[in-house]
Amino acid sequence: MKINTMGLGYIGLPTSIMFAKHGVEVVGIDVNEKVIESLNSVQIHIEEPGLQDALEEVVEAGLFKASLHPEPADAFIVAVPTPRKQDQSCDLKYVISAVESILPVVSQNNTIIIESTIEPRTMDDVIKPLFESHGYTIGEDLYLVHCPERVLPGNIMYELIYNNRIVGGITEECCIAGEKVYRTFVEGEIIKTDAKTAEMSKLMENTYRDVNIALSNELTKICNELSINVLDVIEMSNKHPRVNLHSPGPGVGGHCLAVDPYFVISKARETAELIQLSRDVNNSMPSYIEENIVNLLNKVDGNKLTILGVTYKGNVDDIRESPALEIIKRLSENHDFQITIHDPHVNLPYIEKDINKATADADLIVVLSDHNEFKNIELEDNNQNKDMLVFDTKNIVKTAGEDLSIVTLGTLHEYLKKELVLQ
Ligand code: SAJ
Repeated sequence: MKINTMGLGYIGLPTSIMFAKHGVEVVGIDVNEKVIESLNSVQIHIEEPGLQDALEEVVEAGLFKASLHPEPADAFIVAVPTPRKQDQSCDLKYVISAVESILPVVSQNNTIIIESTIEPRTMDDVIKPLFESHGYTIGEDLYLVHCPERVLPGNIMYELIYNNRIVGGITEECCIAGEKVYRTFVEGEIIKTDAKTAEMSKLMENTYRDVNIALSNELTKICNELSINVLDVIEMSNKHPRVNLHSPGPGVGGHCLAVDPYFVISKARETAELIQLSRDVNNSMPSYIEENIVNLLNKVDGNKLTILGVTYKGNVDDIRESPALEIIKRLSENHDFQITIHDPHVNLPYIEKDINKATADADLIVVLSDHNEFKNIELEDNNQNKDMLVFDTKNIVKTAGEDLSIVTLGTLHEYLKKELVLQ
């Protein structure tokens, strides 16, 4: 089997390499020449455990190459980004241009799979007509499938193999063709359904998570108002066999949870009330964190602040839709603090890679990503301001040097109340 993968990002690249690892000849296509050059020099351009080794293996075996142009193949997988438009709906421009670029090389009996996250009904209302307008009968000449990606960044190489996979075909024959492609390496269940059910299921998985995180974020605000430790409440409630309160934090980021619910909202604006409200609650967290950073800095009577972590979650290098960026923007625009930023996973000009330099004389350290490196914060002694405080918004810091006090979202109320007593 020969496959073309359109888009070599966080999903397309691991998927391509996984097919190649299982004996499939893969051509990975991307519009970015730098990405093509890097991959053909056997160097991955994103951070994902196990991916670099796997690339080396498949290039060595002659089963993977990167290219700017699609080639005739048995199957085509589209894994390009689907950004959000200004009106919150799904921007299909990259999906459509990927489909248009494969049309000249597509031939009878090919399977075309869209993995990119799309709004419900996109396959039926947009993608299918595109192929039909070129004279193809779907389910007879070509097989068209939506097979949403559902792997967790940071654990992609494992989840690609062991997760269940939804194959949403335009017809029954399309489902069978799609299943055949993924059986190459998928060990999980392959569930066959129609395209629109697959589209909505994918969006609901991330919406479920977003709504549940919103519940915990709202609970955090309520508990701090009522002087209750929200983290203790969550731990207690989760002892119940049918309760799974999620973790509160500085907001919801990444290209999935912070985007996908809008693709449901945009198709049912009047009806999707709870989903919209949850988005609003999660979007309000950066300002809640900003407000409390101000409170804490007032308490320690300081203005020197160090941010630890800018990625949307721990142990990844992805900063897309990261709440940390919104918090940094707010802090820089609305206040006159001295801000230093450290992240061991991100290389950008404004990032100080040395944690000791980044925290030198800081009054307040704010942890915004739950990287493993932040579990135990060890700073050089002469680097520590004696009143230095750590505000851990992710509840990740276990130890932070003897003199450092740690405040979490659960103990904010307690710490800030102490200030009132002192005054
Ligand atoms: N977060 C919380 N509290 C939680 C869990 C997460 O605040 O209890 C935050 C994270 O810090 C992050 C955001 O939510 O900012 C999203 O993180 P995540 O780990 O929930 O998910 P993603 O975006 O990395 O990956 C999700 C996964 N979806 C589900 O678990 C339902 C993944 O399986 C999907 O493949 C991926 O979206 C995707 O591509 O759609």
